[in-house]
Formats: sequence, C-alpha cells, structure tokens
Amino acid sequence: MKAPVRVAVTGAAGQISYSLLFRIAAGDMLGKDQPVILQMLEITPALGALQGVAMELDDCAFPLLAGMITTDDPNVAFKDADYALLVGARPRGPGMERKDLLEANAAIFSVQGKAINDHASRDIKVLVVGNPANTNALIAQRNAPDIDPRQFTAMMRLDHNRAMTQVAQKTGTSINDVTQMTIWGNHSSTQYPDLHTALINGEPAISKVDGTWYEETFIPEVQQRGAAIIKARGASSAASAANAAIFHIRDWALGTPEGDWVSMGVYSDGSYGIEEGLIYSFPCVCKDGDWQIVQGLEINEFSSSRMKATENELKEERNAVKSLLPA
Ligand code: NAX
Repeated sequence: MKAPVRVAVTGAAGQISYSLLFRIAAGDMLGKDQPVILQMLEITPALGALQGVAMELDDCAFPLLAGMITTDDPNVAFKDADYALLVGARPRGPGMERKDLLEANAAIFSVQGKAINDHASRDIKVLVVGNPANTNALIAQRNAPDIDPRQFTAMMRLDHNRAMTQVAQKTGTSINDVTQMTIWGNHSSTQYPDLHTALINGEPAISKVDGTWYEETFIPEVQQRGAAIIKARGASSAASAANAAIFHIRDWALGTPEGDWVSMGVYSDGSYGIEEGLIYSFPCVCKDGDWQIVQGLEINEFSSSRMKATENELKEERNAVKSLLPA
C-alpha cells in the first residue's frame, strides 16, 4: 500500500462536501490503492456539523481513510496538504451586489492562499470549486507567491460533463462516444461550450446537429444548467458538482485518456490570445501529474467573439478585486 496523501477540503460541512468527502475516502479520486488523510476546514459555527460528518466517515470504515483532521484554522487544514479542494465560499446574501460578493470571497481566498503558501506541500494541486470559482482561484494563487501558479485551477468540469451529456442525448449516442469537448472561459453564464472541437465517434460533433439547436438550445442550456437544477431541486447542484471535482483531480493526477482532453480553469499563458495570468477554462491534456493547454485548435469568428466575451467578464471580476490583490 502507498503512503497516505493529505487532502484538504474546505466548506467540509456543506452540501457538496457531503458527497465529495465520502467519494474521496472511497478511493474514487486518487485510486483504490491510495490511502488519504482528510483535512477538513469549516467556519467556527459549522464545526459541530463537521464533527457529525467526521463521525459518519468513521462509520463507513473506509479502508483507505488513514486519518482525519477537523478544524477552523486554515493553517492547520493546509499543513503539508498534497491536494486542496476549496469548496467553501460566501454565498450571495440578500441585497448583496456582485462586487460585495467578489470582495467577501476575496477575503476568504486570500487567507487560504497565504495558508497554502506557508504550510502546504510545494507540489500541492489546488482546485477551487467555490464561486466565483475562477476569480477565487486567481486570488488564492496571487496570495501564494512561492507556489507555481500552474498549481491553482478552477472547476469547469461540471460544465464540461453537462455539455457531453447534452450532445450525446441529442444525437442518440452514448457519453463514451463523445470526446474532445471544450468549455472556454469563466464558470458563469458567459462560458462558451464549443462543439466545433468535439467529436462523436471520431467525427465532428458540429456536423451531427443543426446550427439552430447548437446556438439557441445547447449553448444556453449548458450555460444555465445550474439555475435549472436549483429550480427543479430547490437547491444547487451538489452530487454532480462533487463528481466533477473528483473527475478534475483524478484526471490531473492520473492523466487524461489517450486522444481526449478535459476543460480546466487554468493559469493562462496567453494561448488563444487570452490575457496572461487570468484563470480561464481551456481544453487541457493531463499527463504525469501536469496539464498542458491543447494548442492549434481552429477558432472561427463565432467562437472567437464568445471566447472574448467570457474573457472580458473575467477581467472585470479581476478588476473589481484588484485593490485586494498583492502586487
Ligand atoms: P453550502 O453552503 O452547502 O456549503 C458551503 C460551506 O462552506 C458551508 O458549510 C460554510 O460554512 C462553509 N464555508 C464558508 N466560508 C468558509 C470559509 N471561509 N472556510 C471554510 N468553510 C467555509 O454550499 P455548497 O452547495 O456545498 O457549494 C459550495 C460552493 O460551490 C458555492 O460557492 C457554490 O456556488 C459552488 N459551486 C460551484 C460549482 C462549479 O462548477 N464551480 C458548481 C456547484 C456549486 O454551485
């Protein structure tokens, strides 16, 4: 059996974590031969509920669960962490403007970025789930100057998975027939799900659907799927979000299948003309615990304008918290 790795999870008493923690402990994320120590962070008022979650984890008798820490101190939660899933965030309250929300989260993610910088493993892999995920990831990254910015990512995998299912259902194929899906940009309603890159059984997906469905149904449905889940369920996506987080880290750590790629919010190196330093969703291939942006995809005018629009939103978000970012 391998030596255990340390996985920090924030917002650990929340609804996403209630699904996520149990799957990590079951080996769904890092493999059935990889023991894990869960380092769970919550705000002080939620520590009681977190204790209940820890009791349930105990009661599962997971063979791979090598230890647990529950805490309200980020310095403890991120100590020697090999992976960090930043799920906890401040939700939008009544009367809260977008800028207030960005600032409230900037306060949380700057503290967590610093704690990661000071205490985590130098090889840590960070996934930000809590919204606004891309800008929260940017804030955490900018507060961790001693860690390579490539180690901070934002979750786009739920959007990616949603897009795969929508096109498989529309074309009467299976999810296993769909490859090379791409979501560009921000995890928000400006995201651009791009069918031009996707394949169905090796053939261009765009040739299997009509243009009107693509533009007027597929794109808005993927963009608005989160709101549709809230309307139907009376609560935001939880199990599917946890599943996406598992898939994101699994593929980053263990690699993407040959010939395929995934969408990840990653540090832009200027690829496809996207401003360097933004955390923007690109198609990525993962190998040996590292990711690379897929290069050389053909971008038509339709795609280009949508990629720019979602980039502009990310710039606006970054500018709204600029005063809180270290130089
Ligand atoms: P919940 O409100 O159920 O849980 C959040 C938990 O975070 C709470 O228990 C809260 O006490 C805790 N928390 C708040 N501030 C904290 C801090 N500073 N340190 C540690 N813990 C803290 O929300 P849940 O449904 O679990 O969603 C969590 C986040 O995921 C939200 O921001 C949500 O918007 C975001 N999502 C992101 C998705 C994505 O694709 N990137 C999809 C699903 C989800 O909407």
